[in-house]
Amino acid sequence: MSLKLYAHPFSSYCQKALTALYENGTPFEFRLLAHDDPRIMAEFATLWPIKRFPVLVDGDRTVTEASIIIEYLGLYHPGPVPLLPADPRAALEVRSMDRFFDNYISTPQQRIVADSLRPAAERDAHGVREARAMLDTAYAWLDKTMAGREWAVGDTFSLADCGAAPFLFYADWTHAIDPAFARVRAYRERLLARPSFARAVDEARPYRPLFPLGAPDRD
Ligand SMILES: N[C@@H](CCC(=O)N[C@@H](CS)C(=O)NCC(=O)O)C(=O)O
Repeated sequence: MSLKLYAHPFSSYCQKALTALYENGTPFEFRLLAHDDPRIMAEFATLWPIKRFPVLVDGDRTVTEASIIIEYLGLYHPGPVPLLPADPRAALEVRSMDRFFDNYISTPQQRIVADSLRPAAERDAHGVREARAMLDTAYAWLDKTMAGREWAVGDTFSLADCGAAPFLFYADWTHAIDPAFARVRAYRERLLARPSFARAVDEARPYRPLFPLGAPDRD
């Protein structure tokens, strides 16, 4: 098996890449990043000193950033489910939605969680307020955008949905999606029902006690 994914099952960005791998049934070796395994942590740090995961290794090639990993898989290890349309103009729409979910759902969500891990005296209440406001604005925009759409860019599951799935999953745990945003909530449910993402969620269940804000008893 040539592909190795350095990842952790509870990580949203890893779930993004895993959803793409599971969509296509792509075989790979899961290299679990565990702090009690210094050997694997050292291997990972050598591969990618930035130390953000997931990281994909394909022979002597190291691929970083979840979106790029998914695009790389489509180019070098394509499966039955293309996650980026062949038409470059349609692909631009998918990439645009992918950026939306990374920058305006995941980034503020992670900011809130990261703040909760700081010592009380070092917390950034202003930054957390900004992040919560960004999530509200992003939910509102997405609710309008999802009108008439099954997936992020219409009828076809894509790269953008691979990211939307874990990011909306954790965003709702962190800053609840208001019931007024019914389309966003329904989209999150559709993502949870997608077998590829459902598998990633199931594999991460044992780690729920790690969620710093307390994982809700649902999903
Ligand atoms: N831009 C990266 C972000 C990856 C990322 O932030 N991963 C988190 C896990 S969900 C991480 O590496 N956290 C470790 C840390 O912040 O030290 C991507 O798209 O893959």
